[in-house]
Amino acid sequence: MTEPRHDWTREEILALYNSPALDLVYRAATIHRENNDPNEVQVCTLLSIKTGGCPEDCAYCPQAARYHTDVDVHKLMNVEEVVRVAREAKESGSTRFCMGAAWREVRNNRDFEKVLDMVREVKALDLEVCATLGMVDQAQANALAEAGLTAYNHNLDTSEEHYGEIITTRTYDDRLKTLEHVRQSGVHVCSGGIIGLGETVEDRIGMLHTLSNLNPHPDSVPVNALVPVAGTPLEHQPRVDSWEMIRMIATARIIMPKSQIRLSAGRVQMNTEEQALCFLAGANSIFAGDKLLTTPNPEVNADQQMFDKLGLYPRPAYKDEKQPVGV
Ligand code: SAM
Ligand code: DTB
Ligand code: SF4
Repeated sequence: MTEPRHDWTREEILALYNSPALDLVYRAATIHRENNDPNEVQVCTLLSIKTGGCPEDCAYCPQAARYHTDVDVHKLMNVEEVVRVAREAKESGSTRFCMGAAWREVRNNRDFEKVLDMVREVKALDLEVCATLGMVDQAQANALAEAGLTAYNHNLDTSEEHYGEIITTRTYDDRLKTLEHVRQSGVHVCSGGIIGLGETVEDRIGMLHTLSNLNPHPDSVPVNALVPVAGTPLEHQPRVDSWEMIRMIATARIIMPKSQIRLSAGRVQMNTEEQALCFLAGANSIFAGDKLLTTPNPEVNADQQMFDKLGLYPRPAYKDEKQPVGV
């Protein structure tokens, strides 16, 4: 088993991505088996704890206030409501609960205190707890760590070169700074991106290059296919072909062998065979439940049938932690 590398070049990554599909999947599957249990898949549930009305201009996002989409805008939920949904997620088989807020950044106010309470209470259910709240500074990341947060999601979304076409209200460097604050706090870093934004293959490689040159690699890497939403600038983008997802996942698996690679947004468009190829190529995490943040996702029953058919089993919560939860 070779140790993860942090010096992958763009040329090497491009050559992998463009190799014959079956060679690429075979190689990724081999590396996956050397580093992970290939039949174990992490099951995460997402909840939008604060929806819509966001000041940012992310071209893909239904929650940006400046686009006219039909999301139901909602202020920050109550702690009790969130805990109820988390308990249901646990009962339906999820081991990680991820809370998303349509914020540009975390502010040091009552809402942040409420989120810290949510983290503490969800953790007390023995679920892994993740949050995606926009940019955080070092003190905020430390406060989240102290409350018991397992992971923080903050995506690069695309390459540095393409970034300006997608978001103008903050910079690539801002994103990398947030990731560094999270890493310093000891909270696991979850960072990946979206394909189908109108980017080139070189942009995809650029994003994978930045992720794989982080040291350590992000603990988890979500690979999202754009969910085109009416009212957003990207509403007419063509659907991402499954082989593009498979190539992204396989390439990510080879260059970040120990990370959780998450087959994220876009599963509603994929059948069991297409998703099975993603798992073969190294995906080992999904979002479960019939809603992502605001858009549809496969039903829990459909995923249960897929797990049964493929003989997959869920990854236990806190598998790699040395101390049992609560000790
Ligand atoms: N506001 C915070 C932020 O931007 O970091 C957290 C929530 S934001 C919705 C989390 C991520 O969801 C984005 O970075 C993006 O990668 C993904 N996302 C949002 N809308 C999407 C869409 N229509 N299709 C696919 N992924 C999407
Ligand atoms: C990620 O990479 N994908 C998730 C999660 N991180 C927060 C979000 C996908 C959102 C898809 C659009 C929506 O449902 O609003
Ligand atoms: Fe706001 Fe996040 Fe959507 Fe961008 S992706 S508009 S920051 S909610």
